[in-house]
Amino acid sequence: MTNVQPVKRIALFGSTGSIGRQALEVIAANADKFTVAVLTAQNSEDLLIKQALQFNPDIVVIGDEKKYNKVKDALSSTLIKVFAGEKALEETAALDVYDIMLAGIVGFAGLKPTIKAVENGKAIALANKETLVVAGDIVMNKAVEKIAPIIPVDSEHSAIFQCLVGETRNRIEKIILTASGGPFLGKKPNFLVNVKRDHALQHPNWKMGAKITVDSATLMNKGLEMIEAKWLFNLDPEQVKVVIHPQSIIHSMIQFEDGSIKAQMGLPDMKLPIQYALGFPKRIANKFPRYDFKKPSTLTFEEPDVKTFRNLLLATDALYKGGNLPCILNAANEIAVYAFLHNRIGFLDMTDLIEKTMQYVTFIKQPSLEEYFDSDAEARNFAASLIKL
Ligand code: MN3
Repeated sequence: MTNVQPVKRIALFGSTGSIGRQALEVIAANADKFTVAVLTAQNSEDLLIKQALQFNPDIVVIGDEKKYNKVKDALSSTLIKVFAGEKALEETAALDVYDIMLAGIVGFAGLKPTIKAVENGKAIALANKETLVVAGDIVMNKAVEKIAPIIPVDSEHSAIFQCLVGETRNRIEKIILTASGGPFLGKKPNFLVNVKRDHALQHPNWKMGAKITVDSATLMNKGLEMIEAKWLFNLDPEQVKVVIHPQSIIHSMIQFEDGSIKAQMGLPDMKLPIQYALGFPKRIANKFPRYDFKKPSTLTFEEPDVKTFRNLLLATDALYKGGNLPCILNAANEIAVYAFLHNRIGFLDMTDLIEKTMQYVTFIKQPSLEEYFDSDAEARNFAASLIKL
């Protein structure tokens, strides 16, 4: 046979989360194209062990060091190397045992291993948007220097990425990120004040992890995605727009300087952007359900209600001001979502917590990586101090 593609070795960072599990489905369905080199998980040792026995990676890392012995024992009859702890995640990312890192660790915790993979010159299938929200300038500069391709997995950014194929010399007028609006679209503060955890976890279109599902309900997810897009596609803040599109069929759009708009469409299923990122530049045939134009087919668009969902304004502020403000926004948001998920604060309190933290932590225009870590820690401490824990 001619044009045989080499098998790509995948390092799955965050293999037991929603993205990680769906990535393994894609990999299992394409065993001729992908092998699993690395699996990592923070806490879910039982699932990690099960995945390791099924996919037989070279290396497994369990984040929680207390669980090392259990994982080690369970895999003792295999040749799989087992490590534990945060340092082991970074050291594994620096190894040459893989071709693509799927960065699926949730939140700030994903930043360090992802930076190590970039420094290692590896391709990154980026599902961890916080990496770019927190330190986008540093990560993208390193990626250029090391020629490490960053391929977005986030569905909106995958859409923009797909629309950009063949357009490298053409100027973008603006990008339009679509937002489903989440479960509380059309609701007002008098309703939202009473919203509880379980209600916020019911997303109408997308099946996702708890943190991102709450972020979708508050629209913070779209705010983080605006900042992510700015770095991924080298845009000015004015070029990044958001439109509410409740059906989640158009995953995002680019308007070029001739006024022409390209959109990428499909059913909302994260396996598609995951597969695209792993297979890039080749598309891979699959049997996923197709959009049926004969069935629902009314696609609607509206402006986001930023008076009610003020997180989007806070994120826009961070997008425009830059510096360490997106890092502070992200840290405060992680604390706020954690507190909300544990029924410690209400739905609307999350925005107040983030706003106060953004006002409190000292602004730095061009932070070093160390200063990003310091700002993150300071923002977390302050945000936590506002909650009676
Ligand atoms: Mn998204």
